[in-house]
Amino acid sequence: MDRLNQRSTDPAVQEMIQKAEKDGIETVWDRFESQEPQCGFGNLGLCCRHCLQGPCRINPFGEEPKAGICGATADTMVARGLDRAIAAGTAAHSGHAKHLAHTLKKMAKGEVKDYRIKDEGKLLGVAQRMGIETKERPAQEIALDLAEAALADFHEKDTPVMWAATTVTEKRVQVLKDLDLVPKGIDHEISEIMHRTLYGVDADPLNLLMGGIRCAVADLAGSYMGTDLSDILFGTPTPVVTEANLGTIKEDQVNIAVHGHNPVLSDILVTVAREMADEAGAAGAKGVNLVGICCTGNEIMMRHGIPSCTHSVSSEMALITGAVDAMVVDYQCIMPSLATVAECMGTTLITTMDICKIPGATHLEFKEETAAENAREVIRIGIKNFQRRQGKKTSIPTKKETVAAGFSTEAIIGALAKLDGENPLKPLVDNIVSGNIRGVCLFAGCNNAKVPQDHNFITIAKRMLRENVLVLATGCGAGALMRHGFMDPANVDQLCGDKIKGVLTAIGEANGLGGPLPPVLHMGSCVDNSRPVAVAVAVANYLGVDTDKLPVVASAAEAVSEKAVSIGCYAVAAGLPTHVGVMLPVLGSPLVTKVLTEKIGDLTGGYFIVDLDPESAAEKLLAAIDERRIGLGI
Ligand code: MSK
Repeated sequence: MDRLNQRSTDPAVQEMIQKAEKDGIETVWDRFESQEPQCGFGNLGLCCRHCLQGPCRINPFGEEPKAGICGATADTMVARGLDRAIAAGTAAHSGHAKHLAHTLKKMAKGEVKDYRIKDEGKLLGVAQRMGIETKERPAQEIALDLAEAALADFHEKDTPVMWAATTVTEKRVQVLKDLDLVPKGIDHEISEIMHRTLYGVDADPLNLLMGGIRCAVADLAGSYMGTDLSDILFGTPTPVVTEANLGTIKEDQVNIAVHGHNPVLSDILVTVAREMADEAGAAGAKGVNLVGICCTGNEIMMRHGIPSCTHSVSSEMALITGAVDAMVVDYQCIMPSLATVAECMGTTLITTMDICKIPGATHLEFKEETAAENAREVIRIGIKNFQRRQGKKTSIPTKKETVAAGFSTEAIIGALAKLDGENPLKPLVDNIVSGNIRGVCLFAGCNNAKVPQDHNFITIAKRMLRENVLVLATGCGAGALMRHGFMDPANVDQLCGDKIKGVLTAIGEANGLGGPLPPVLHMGSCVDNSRPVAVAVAVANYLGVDTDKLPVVASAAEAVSEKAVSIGCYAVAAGLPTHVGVMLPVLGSPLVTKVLTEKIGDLTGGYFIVDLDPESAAEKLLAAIDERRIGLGI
């Protein structure tokens, strides 16, 4: 594989990599190469900096040093490191959800004017699930109770975390209870991980791992809460057709790239950008072109059909086009290098959150109380930069793909209801039983500079689709697949096996689409991994089994973030075989590795498959699907 293909398989990204090289702009891949060879101790999880006597490291070949200065063994060190990654991932997803809960609360109390309840049906449904009285009560009052219930889930209380206990099957609740894996409070679990991984506290690798898995269940709760509250405030996604890749950036418009995660900022920008078309016109632009990056891009794509220009590891490439007039970010997955690239390209990186400031960026504090006003300021910066850009050469790749997105749980159930209004899950289950749907595979997680961008995702997804597996995607996994045409219904013939093609066509036609659903169903952002969980739980309940019996698997084929680690762990806690396509820093402990890839299966039914080769990973995922089918007797 040549150097360019080694970096990315996306032709638009490749074009920008070449431009960056020509212009002498350093990118993520240059920095990755300058880090090589990477630290072998770190790769294996065999280094520890949890106290000031360290750093300590352990020789993976069984020679000295065999323990840290305090006596922590490789097993302890690896389990502690993994726990801290899970806690960080949980803190991020649930911090995002907490932010939304505060927004909902302010909205319900009438303290913010730019937010409202967009999906009252969802509000009622979620409130009822939380045991909140809904009859004959104004929506604002219910919303206030719900926001308070959400905030209560963060601290330790007498009841378990409600967004965990009410969102999985009853059988799973029992499994989690029996294993002491029911979280008591989301923040409580994060804080307990920090305590038990402190110098001189928990040294038992198994005890540490179980604590980590409990924290990961809290991550599921935080993510689920994030999805629920976003849908209430911004609307539950319905199918929408749009586009993806760098070709969505427009030479003659004010291009504002929105990057990060929380729709609290990006959703307001969608409304304000439309309102400011005239102001952009007065500056000589044909309009304001909002384009998404990463998960906040997914949020506004799912709800408003806003195109995504790129994802994750290639975020710098959007700036290298020279046509992005402002990049506005909230938090998570924002490389600090973006500020440098923005400066090189004469544009502005705008940070908006007090917990995410970047040297070299312009900070414009975003407050819910002044949301629309803040959004207007952002767009005005873009308009000014657009004027400065005139006469300068831009390099926008032409590549873009059609994307059919918006497949929330509700949208999928709604589409199935067109086949059986009384019992929408029946057609889905019947097709699984008949083998028209061999199983379900969810792709989630990021792009990693260690993997040629998108290569693992597209290799495994191609195989799954040929083998009649129903493919779902979220996060930058969805991003990878959309940029390669996997969400264009026109590509069903080319990508799908006959049986799954028949299913996608039958659903598409019953819904008046005049053709099939896309090969891969886009279910949203990282927090929206809750959506496939909701579908799996509904199917499990329909069949009267637990989620660990379903022919459902997950793959974070190019994982980066600690959020991907916590998501993987809650998928395992929910009973799913879960593939990770990059090295997890656990291989330095044969014990921890064995627990995560085998033994945990005896407890939760789920387990990790760590395989860096996408072809053999696909084989293993298919084998796991088939094993589940045999277990169900189908
Ligand atoms: S944005 S966590 S790079 S999926 Fe959710 Fe993408 Fe991974 Fe961030």
